[in-house]
Amino acid sequence: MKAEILDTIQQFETIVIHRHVRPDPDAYGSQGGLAEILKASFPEKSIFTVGETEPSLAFLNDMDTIADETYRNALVIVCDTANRERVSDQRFQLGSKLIKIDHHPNHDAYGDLQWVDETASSVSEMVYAFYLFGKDKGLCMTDEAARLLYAGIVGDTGRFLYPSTSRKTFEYAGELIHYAFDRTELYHHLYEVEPNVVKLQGYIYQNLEIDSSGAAVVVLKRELIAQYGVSPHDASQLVSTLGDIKGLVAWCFFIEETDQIRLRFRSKGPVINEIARKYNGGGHPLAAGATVYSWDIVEAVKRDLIHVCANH
Ligand SMILES: [Mn+2]
Repeated sequence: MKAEILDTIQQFETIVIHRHVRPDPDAYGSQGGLAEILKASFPEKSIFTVGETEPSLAFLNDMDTIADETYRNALVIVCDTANRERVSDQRFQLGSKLIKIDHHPNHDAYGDLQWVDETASSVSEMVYAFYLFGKDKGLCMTDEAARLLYAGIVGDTGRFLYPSTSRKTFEYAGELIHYAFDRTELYHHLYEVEPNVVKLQGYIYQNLEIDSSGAAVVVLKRELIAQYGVSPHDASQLVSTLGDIKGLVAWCFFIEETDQIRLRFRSKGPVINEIARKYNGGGHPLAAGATVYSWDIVEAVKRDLIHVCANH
């Protein structure tokens, strides 16, 4: 598949790289890392990165603004995005060929070419593997690409903590740190927390109720989030901070946004992406998400969580 992808990239003059909405460091890192590799390797080609800007990740990469015509005869590559609805900037469909590079379960098998590796810790790791495959076939690595890919790997592995972190992940990270970028500064950008976010975190800890099965739901309504001066995006980042709590097995955050409620599932064992899929979402077995439009389902989701925890 890597050979086919490289071959396809070589055939196109214009390449537009997309990633998912509500981007995380792996979305930004894989998209930007691949773009930097391709820019350095094929200076004659036009390479663009598009999608909504996430202010908290703007230190990683700037997005390009392109006209619809740019997609004519263009190759489109979508990184880190399981399903078509989640692609940031739906013009990804306007290109003449589409490649999917992802590490989520391939339930929406879109794209003329698909490279999906569920064993990869991150798509940034896959992009580095792609570089290794192509480095004696014309692909070049740069310091900036290394910074972006390293950020993506660190982000999706929770700083090399999650079980998806493999020997290969460490090997690649070990190679990436040979490039010239400031790791301390990168960590600082990735993990510094606003004081008001910590206060909301305190509220969540204070009010957390864990069911005897180990399940918990956390409901964060708009007024509450606003009261702390926290954005829904920042509130959703707190879902992972409950991981160290003893007795907690699987949990879901309900985060109210302007016209929708975002569900963020996490688990220490029971598979929860099946639950997310029931509510038209998806994701990894232990980290998934969905979007709903009514508070009526909170109890149903809680029952689903209790069910998977009790049967684990
Ligand atoms: Mn990812």
